Amino acid sequence: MVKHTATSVVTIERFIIEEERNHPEATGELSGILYDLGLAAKMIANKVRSAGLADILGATENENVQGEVQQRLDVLSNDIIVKAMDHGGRLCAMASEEEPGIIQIPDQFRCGKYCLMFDPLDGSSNIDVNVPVGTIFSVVRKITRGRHGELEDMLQPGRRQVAAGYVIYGSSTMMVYTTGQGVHGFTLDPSIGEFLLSHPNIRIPENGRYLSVNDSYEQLWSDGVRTVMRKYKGLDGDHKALSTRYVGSLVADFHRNLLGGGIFAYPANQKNPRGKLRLLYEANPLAFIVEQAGGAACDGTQRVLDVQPTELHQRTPLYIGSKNEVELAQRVLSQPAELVGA
Ligand code: AHM
Ligand code: MG
Repeated sequence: MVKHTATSVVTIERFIIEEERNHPEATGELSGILYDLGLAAKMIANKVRSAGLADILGATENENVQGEVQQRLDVLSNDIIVKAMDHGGRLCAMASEEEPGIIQIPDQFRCGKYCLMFDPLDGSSNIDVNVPVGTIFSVVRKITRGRHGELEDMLQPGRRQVAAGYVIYGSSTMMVYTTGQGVHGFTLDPSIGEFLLSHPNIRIPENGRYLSVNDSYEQLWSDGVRTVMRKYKGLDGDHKALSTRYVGSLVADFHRNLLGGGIFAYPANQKNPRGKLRLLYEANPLAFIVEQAGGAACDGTQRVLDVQPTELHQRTPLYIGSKNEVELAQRVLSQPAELVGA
C-alpha cells in the first residue's frame, strides 16, 4: 500500500487509483462508484450549506420565478445520489432509506455488478438548528444472475460489503471510507472543490472516552441495557466513567467516537423492540468502518456484520465504537436476565 502522510496533498481520486493498483484484478468499477459518490457528496454539501437560506431564496427565486415548491433536503439528497449513480454502468440497483423499494437502473443505461445502499441525509431533523448531518453508504457485489439487481442482492450479511463510507457535513465536509484496506478520511477543500486526504489510516482507541446514547429512553430499556449504561457511567463496577456526548445525528456521534474513542448505543426499547436504526443503510456500513479501524459493533446478541438481513428497511439495536466498550455491552446483554441486576 502506498504510504501517505497528512502533509502531502493527495486528492481522493489519486488515493482511489493508487488503492486500486494494489488489486491487479480490479476493473476500476468500484473506484468509479467511490469517485461518483464523492461528487454527489459535494453537491449535497452545497445544498446543506445554504439550508438556512432556503426560505429566503425559496421566496425570491424558486416560488416566484420557477413556481417550484422547495424540496425537503433529505429528498433532494436522495435524488442527487440516484442521478449521480444511475448511469455509470457500475451499479445494478440501489436502495435508499428514503424509498420503499429497490431503485432500478433505467433501461437506457448499462447494469454493472454492484449494489449501492444509502441513507442520503441522516439526522436531517437537525438541519433546522444547524447541527451536522451526514450521508452513509454501503456497496455489495451482485449475487443473482439477471441483468438487474434483486432483493436477494441487497439482503447479504454486512461482512460481504466491499466498500462503505460516510460523509459528514459539519464545520468542514469530510468523506470517510473503507474498501477493506483500512479507513481513510478526506476533507473537502472548498477553495478548489476537492476532497484531500487528511486522516490516513484511522484507528479507533480500544477504550472509550465518550458515551453517546439517548438517556431519555431509560424507562423503556431492559434491566440489561440499564446495567450496561450504569457501567459506562462508572456507577456499577470499576469501569472508568465515560463522558456523555449525544448530538442525535448518528454520523456526527460516530465520527467523534471514531477519532476520539467511545461508544454509540441505540438499544432496543419497549416502544422500538428492534431499536430505531436501519441495518442496511446505517449499522452495516458503520460496522464495516469501525471494524476496519480496530473497533467493534454488535446488536446486543451478535456481531452486526454477521446478521442475516430479512427486509430492506430492517431495524437493529446498535452498540458501536471502541472494542472494549462494545465487548462490555455484548458480555452483559448475553447474560440470562435473572443474572443482570438493574
Ligand atoms: P433518521 O435516519 O430519520 O435521520 O434517524 C436517524 C437518527 C440518527 O442520526 C440518530 O442517531 C437517531 O436518529 C436519533 O434518534 P433519537 O432522537 O431517538 O435519539
Ligand atoms: Mg438515517
